[in-house]
Amino acid sequence: MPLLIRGGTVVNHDHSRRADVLVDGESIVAVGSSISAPTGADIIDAGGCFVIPGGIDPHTHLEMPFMGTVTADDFESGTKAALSGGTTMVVDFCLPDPGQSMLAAYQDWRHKSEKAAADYGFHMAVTSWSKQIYDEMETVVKTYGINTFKHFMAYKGALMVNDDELYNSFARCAHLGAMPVVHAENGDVVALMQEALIARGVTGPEGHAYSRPPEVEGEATNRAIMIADMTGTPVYIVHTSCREAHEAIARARAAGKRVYGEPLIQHLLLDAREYENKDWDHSAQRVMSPPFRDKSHQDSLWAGLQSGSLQVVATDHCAFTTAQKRFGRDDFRKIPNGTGGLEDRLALLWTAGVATGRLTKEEFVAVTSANIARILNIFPRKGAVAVGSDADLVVWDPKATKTISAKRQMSKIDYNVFEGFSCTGGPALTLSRGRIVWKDGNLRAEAGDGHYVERPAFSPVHVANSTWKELTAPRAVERGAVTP
Ligand code: DUC
Ligand code: ZN
Ligand code: ZN
Ligand code: ZN
Repeated sequence: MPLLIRGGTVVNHDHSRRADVLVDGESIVAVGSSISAPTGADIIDAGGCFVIPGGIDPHTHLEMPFMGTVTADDFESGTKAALSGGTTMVVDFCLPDPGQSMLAAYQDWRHKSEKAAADYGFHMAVTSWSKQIYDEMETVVKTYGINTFKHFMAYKGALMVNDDELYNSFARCAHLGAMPVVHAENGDVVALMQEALIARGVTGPEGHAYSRPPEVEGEATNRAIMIADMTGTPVYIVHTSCREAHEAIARARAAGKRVYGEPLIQHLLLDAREYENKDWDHSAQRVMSPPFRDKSHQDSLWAGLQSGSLQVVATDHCAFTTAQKRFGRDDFRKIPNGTGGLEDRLALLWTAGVATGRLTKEEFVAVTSANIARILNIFPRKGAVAVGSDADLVVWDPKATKTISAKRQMSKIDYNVFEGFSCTGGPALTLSRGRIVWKDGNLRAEAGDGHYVERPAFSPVHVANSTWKELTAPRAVERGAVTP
């Protein structure tokens, strides 16, 4: 049955206007003023509300084995949390076990994600370099519809890749029309600082933050950008948390490089004082990498979102229960790294961004949905309120209020790092591919309702970065031919 959303203000990343939205099946079939309702259409009154594209969270870790345990939210609880906050798609990190092939890891992730309630896609992690990985990357891009490969510059001895591995993998990405995604922290320096702290008897969660100062992130961000540029690939830096990293990204963009930066809602709103809490659980619950920063860094991140030098707000949703966090009771290095946020990202960003005047509502749509869809090559199927786009829509009520509490959340963990935050603005109704999945505070989506979204390779034009254009011909040929 067709569905007409009437009387709202449609907000896209580039403009807003009063318009009705007609949905038929899974798609938007009309956007315009005073659309007359087809016979039998359901009518939704959006008066006083904004009609925005469903949020996309490009950074989640659902049911992921990590640091000796497994993240607590799986594809069912994670995507239900997403939907109840107005996020209609997540992009999760497929992480091969040590020695596991990418192809087997992909099958594992497809299996785990069968119970997703919202649409989802994957990034694929590259955690070492070999002929097998070189070959498998082609299948990942061409057959599985994954155009992004994740690299960890931290987690030495586990997931970390070195500069030669980064160069080879980035070059392979450039050749395949894929884009590297990078966790940028200098893992060698982190490991040294961790050891030094432990040797001095610093074993609590504050040691986690001391061992990962902003310089560690700024250096690695700069290095990732330079290596990407040498191979002629764009690069996407995840969880940009500090001024040093933002400045490296802004500098690269000003030089014409396609570099993207992704602050998390956590870093925008929470700061390093969280680790001074006398309650060990409180501090450990907030251990993530990169850690929360001194408050002064937040202004830089907000400025980046305002100016466009940072493009995305994500969550890195990587939720562990308090019991799991206690694995690191005697040694901060064993506290599983990660925090949640999937459920609250939109309402928190609206409250701290739009309601305060830091962001326009169009910028809000850009950083929570449209920019992400464009960067990940699924626009305008996702990320737009436009004819032909998937009907992933949120009727956003700017007057809705909510106080965040773990007691009322969909996420399976027993706390919320935003406990007690009051939000203004929230989803009144959410559609996922044309189905009502959230209405009047009730979730109507079921496990299995989500679809896997393939993301095609980028066009060759996308990989023409500034430095690469200046490279000599032999060097340019070499670029795509790094065979292990
Ligand atoms: N950081 C986290 O806090 N958790 C998951 C992985 C990461 O890089
Ligand atoms: Zn299966
Ligand atoms: Zn990371
Ligand atoms: Zn992550």
